Amino acid sequence: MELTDILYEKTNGIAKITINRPQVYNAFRARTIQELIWSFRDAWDDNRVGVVILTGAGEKAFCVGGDQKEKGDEGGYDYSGGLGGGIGLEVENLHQTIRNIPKPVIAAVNGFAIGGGHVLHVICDLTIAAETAKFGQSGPKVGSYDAGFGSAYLARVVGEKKAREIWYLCEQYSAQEAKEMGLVNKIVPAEQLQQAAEEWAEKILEKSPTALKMLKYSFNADSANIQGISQLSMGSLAMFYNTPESEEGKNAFLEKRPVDFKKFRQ
Ligand code: S0N
Repeated sequence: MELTDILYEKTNGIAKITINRPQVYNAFRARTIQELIWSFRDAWDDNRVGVVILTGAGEKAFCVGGDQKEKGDEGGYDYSGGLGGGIGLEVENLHQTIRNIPKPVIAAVNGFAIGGGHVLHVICDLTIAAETAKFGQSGPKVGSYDAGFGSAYLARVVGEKKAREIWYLCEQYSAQEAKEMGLVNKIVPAEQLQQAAEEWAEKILEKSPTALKMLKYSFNADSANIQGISQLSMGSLAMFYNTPESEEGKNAFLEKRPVDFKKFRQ
């Protein structure tokens, strides 16, 4: 597959996937998601690969979710190729691929991890953050939500109260705050981030691949029911994106003006 939105390299058993759209803070569009799925599947199929690192290009952002500039007038994302009938992004498929690839996935969070980009790091097996990274959900601010792994699995990671706070208030959290709530495993200075992720990958590569695979399956089994919730979430999101309420969130962001959801409470 020709890769335009991501960088993909394999070196000494480590596959590194870099979301490469820094002009929009590494927001993803339909093509980005397709390329991510393709590269994770390539790493899955390649027996020489034992660990995957997911990161973002540049210093500003890891990923800030769906590209708001690519959303169409009917609410969903412009979509060419692949499965239709949803929100126009194969996000659910990507989440399943990251969860099911039988190798540890390390998120190296180099900046903003917001919205759907935050969900990506939550789903990864491990997260190493730059001191400068910022974490948060933004859906209720921009007329969107991930009511699947983005909320139900997040609650398992940080606890119910904190997960609800993260989604209801849409605040941003520092790397230190994220570490305190169990959202990240380790914090390093920004310039050491990639090296730190590679060091952990090398430690993992010394371990038994079958033991790692079975442990990942075991960890996943307990939260596997969330897949059904995720399908419901994406199905309802496809309908919600087509409403004036969701449109208001998207338009306010694009027009750089305060959002007005008050009219939807009348
Ligand atoms: C990341 C934020 C906090 C950065 O703020 P800051 O530093 O003030 O910079 P900005 O000037 O706002 O942004 C810099 C440039 O980057 C562009 N940009 C930022 N985010 C996006 C984006 N998502 N899409 C397109 N462009 C983006 C800005 O426009 C700006 O460029 P210029 O100056 O040229 O206009 C701040 O930017 C922010 O809050 N961004 C919005 C993030 C957002 O809304 N993400 C989507 C949120 N969605 C959800 O939470 C839904 C849940 C979900 O997980 C999901 C599920 C399924 C499918 C999709 C999604 C999804 O994520 O949409």
